[in-house]
Amino acid sequence: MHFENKTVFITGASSGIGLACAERFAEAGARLILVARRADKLEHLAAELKAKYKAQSKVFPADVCDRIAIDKIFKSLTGPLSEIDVLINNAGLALGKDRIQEALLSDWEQMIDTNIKSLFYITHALLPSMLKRDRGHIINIGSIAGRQVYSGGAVYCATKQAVKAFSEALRLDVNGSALRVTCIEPGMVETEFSEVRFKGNAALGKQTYEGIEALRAEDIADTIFYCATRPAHVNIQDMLITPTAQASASVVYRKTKE
Ligand code: NDP
Ligand code: 8X3
Repeated sequence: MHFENKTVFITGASSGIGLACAERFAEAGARLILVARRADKLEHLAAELKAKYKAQSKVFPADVCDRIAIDKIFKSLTGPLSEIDVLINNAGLALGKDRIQEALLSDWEQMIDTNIKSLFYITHALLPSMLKRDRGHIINIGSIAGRQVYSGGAVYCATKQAVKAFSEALRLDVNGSALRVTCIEPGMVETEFSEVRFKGNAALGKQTYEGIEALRAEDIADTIFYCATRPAHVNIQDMLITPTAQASASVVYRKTKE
């Protein structure tokens, strides 16, 4: 039980990678703070983790872009829940796959607010208490899109490059403390991600993964758990993980149906 008496804070815990992380860390004995907008999903997850692992979870239905709501969450944490050992900055999304000239500014704004600003501000809010205790691990979810751009992904890719840059700079700023900073950069993971990107069009979402065995959310949760369970002197700075069929952000081998 690597995480007994440890607190893990996960944003975007209602689905996909965040949900799989909640399960992985609950199994290891962690107490959890779970944030996402869909309250029903979070409540259901917390009940399931309690039944399965006797896990203690505190659920906060909130939009990570709402700084007032997020501040309220931090202010309401007391006792061991306020001593966060691992922060998984996972909430994020892509919206649309249009070229710059056709894209909607409202999509850009939502991606920038969620993927960049909320991740930066949540980190800023948590950092003082981690530094004071000289203890903590910040795990940011970047993307292969933060390393290689593709047409139709300009702003999503830019947000993930920002996550990469922020993670690197954060490591410099906390150097000399015991804090660790990791940036996880997945390739294609089959979650709600593509359905959200195509604004609820499930068929288009599904098409994204046709003919390949995509990563599962659990594959990424395993990787994150691995990083979080290295000895204190080991910091995995970043990790790029793709399905075997994905050679780069835009080169994917798809098996065609006979
Ligand atoms: P999902 O769509 O399955 O999960 C996204 C999670 O983020 C949900 O729990 C959603 O919860 C939450 N979220 C989104 N916006 C907000 C918001 N404003 N406030 C609070 N929570 C929010 O996708 P994934 O699990 O795949 O994505 C998780 C992360 O992984 C993202 O940062 C994504 O960019 C990254 N990633 C995904 C890849 C993939 O191929 N799937 C590849 C590389 C990186 P709710 O809707 O309830 O608010
Ligand atoms: C999600 C992976 O390649 O769709 O970050 O941008 S990709």
